[in-house]
Amino acid sequence: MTQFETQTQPAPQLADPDPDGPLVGIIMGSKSDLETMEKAGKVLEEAEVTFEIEVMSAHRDPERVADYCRSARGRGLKVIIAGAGLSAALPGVAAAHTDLPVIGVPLTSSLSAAGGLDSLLSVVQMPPGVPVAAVGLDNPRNAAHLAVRIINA
Ligand code: RP5
Repeated sequence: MTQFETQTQPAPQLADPDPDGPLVGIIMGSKSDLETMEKAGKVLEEAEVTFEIEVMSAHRDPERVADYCRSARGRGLKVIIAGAGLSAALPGVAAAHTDLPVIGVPLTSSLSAAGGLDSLLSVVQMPPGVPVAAVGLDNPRNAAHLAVRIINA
C-alpha cells in the first residue's frame, strides 16, 4: 500500500445475518432519483436476487450513509448499488465506509452540467484504494446485472 492509498476497514461480521435478508442495497441521493433507480430493482426481481432500496444523500444525510454502509456487510448485503446526480459523492462515500463492492450509477437531473458529465466524473474519478465500479449514465439496469454477476461469481 502506498502512502496515497487507504485501506477500507470492514465492519465486524454479525454472527447470524438474516439468511432471508437482502443481498443488494440500492441507495440514491434523492427521491428525485427513485424513478430511475427502481429499474435496478426490476432487474434484481427478475433475477430473483433480494434487495432493499433507500434514499440517503452523502451531502444531506452523511451520518446515515456512513451508518448504512458500515453495517451493510454485517447485515448480509453483498453489493451496494449507489446512484446520484450532480456532484455525485454517494458511491464514493459508500466505498469509503464498506469493503463490499460498490457500483455507482451516475444520474442526470434537472440541474446537470454538461449533460451529466458532472456526475459521471464524480463517480468514476475515485482515488486509488477506494474503488467504485461505474456503469453508464442513467443505466441502473447494468448496475443490477453486474451485481448479479458479482453475487454469482
Ligand atoms: C443529487 O442531487 C441527487 O442524487 C439528485 O440526482 C440531485 C438532485 O437532487 P434533488 O435536488 O432533486 O433532491 O444529490
